[in-house]
Amino acid sequence: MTNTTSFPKGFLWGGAIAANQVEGAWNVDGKGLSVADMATYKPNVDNKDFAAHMHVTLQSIKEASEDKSDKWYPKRRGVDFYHHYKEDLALFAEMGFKTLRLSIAWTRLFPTGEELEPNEKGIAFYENVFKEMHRLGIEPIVTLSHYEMPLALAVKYNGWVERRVIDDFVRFANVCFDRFGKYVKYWLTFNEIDSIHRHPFTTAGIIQEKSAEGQEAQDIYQALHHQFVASALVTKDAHEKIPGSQVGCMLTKLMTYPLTCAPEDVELTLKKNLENNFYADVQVKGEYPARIEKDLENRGIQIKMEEGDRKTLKQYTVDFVSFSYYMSMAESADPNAERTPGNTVLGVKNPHLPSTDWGWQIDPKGLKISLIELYDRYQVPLMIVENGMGAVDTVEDGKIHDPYRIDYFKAHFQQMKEAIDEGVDLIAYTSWGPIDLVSAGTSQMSKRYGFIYVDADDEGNGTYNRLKKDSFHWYKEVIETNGASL
Ligand code: BGP
Repeated sequence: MTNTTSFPKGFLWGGAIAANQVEGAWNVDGKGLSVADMATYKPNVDNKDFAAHMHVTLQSIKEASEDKSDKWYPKRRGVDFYHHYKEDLALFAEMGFKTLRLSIAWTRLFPTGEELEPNEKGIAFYENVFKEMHRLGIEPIVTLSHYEMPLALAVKYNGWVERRVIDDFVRFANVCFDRFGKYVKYWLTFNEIDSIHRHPFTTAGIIQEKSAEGQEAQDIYQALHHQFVASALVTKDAHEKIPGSQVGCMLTKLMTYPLTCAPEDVELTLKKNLENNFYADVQVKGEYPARIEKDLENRGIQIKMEEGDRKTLKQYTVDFVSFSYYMSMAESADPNAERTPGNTVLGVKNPHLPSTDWGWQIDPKGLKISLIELYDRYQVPLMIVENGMGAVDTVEDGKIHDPYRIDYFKAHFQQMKEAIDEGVDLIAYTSWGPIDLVSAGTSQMSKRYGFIYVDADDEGNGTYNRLKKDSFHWYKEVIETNGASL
């Protein structure tokens, strides 16, 4: 062990959670239904098949809205953070967390999204959470929209396809700034904004049946444009209302390698990576890249823009880039190349990499490459706001030994260290799900990411007691030594 560290003083070590995956209390204190409350757990569906879990129809939404139970809707239960937040925050503080990334459920403040005044009980919950974090010295990083928009807006307007949703979101965000601004300096607008193409309903409330035939892609780009504009508008508002505030975009970093050095593979890979960068290009540089405009034109997609939209995008760009990083993929021109699932994507299998039980390829070096690439491209501070390994844990005599998780983190932290040594301005790291929570892609509880175990199974049975895993003590030391213990 060396006692030197590359991590800058004040580096924000911590963890990341999302309201709909932890809070539970889905119908408590005036909360309205969100798109996450429609996500079902289907024990007979392949647990690797995110598409099956995330797909909805008008009929499934109707059934889910009428079903007032949480039996097959695990995101309605979460891990009951709503009632355990003090205990959970105390555990995070015990690990030494400098920061916690969390999201605000829009439907706790605006149950249908269209109310003009917020629900005070919802405000009170988050105020209590932020006060407690403040007391414990944990800096919040708040995501305004993490897969949890009001269901009513999805049903009525096909979500973000309709421009008026911008106003509803801006009203919600401004209430957050007004009421929580004294506690919160760091804000993220849309979680994994690029995922609109992979799961349009959870990301943007788009119910595909509602799109006219042949208009699906058109609607997705229109909704995305509205999110870009909304993001720019609230960036402006945060800056005006909260002195010293910083707003970031948030992307799924899907690092892709060519399977071979055949130029066809390299070209396809380049396209994949450019597509992955498109979202930050708009949010950091303030304009649609020419290659995207041309591609949309070639595909006959015409985004309706209002006068002033381009100026808004250009004027109110983000202060930093944040991203999730779990795995990397390969790309090949060979249609028969073997494929493997990743974070809501199916990619070509890379023969050099091991995979998790869910098939996600473990690639610490890919994290370093991503950091170098993103910093070089955008020249703004970076935050890794999700990273981790979904695994099945076993409890033996009240203990959870999870060396696989420690190995995963250790390898990734070493690559972060190297990237910092090579000049990358990385300011924060929040592991995904520092406490076990309900999986976004599969609605499983048994796909665990935490340093803290929650005694609950896929069907909601269990005591919901919290237990420290071996990795809890390991991460505590990493934070205590600011990475010198690695
Ligand atoms: C990201 C989401 C998270 C999260 C994570 C892990 O895409 O932002 O909400 O859950 O992926 O994915 P999963 O829960 O499917 O394992």
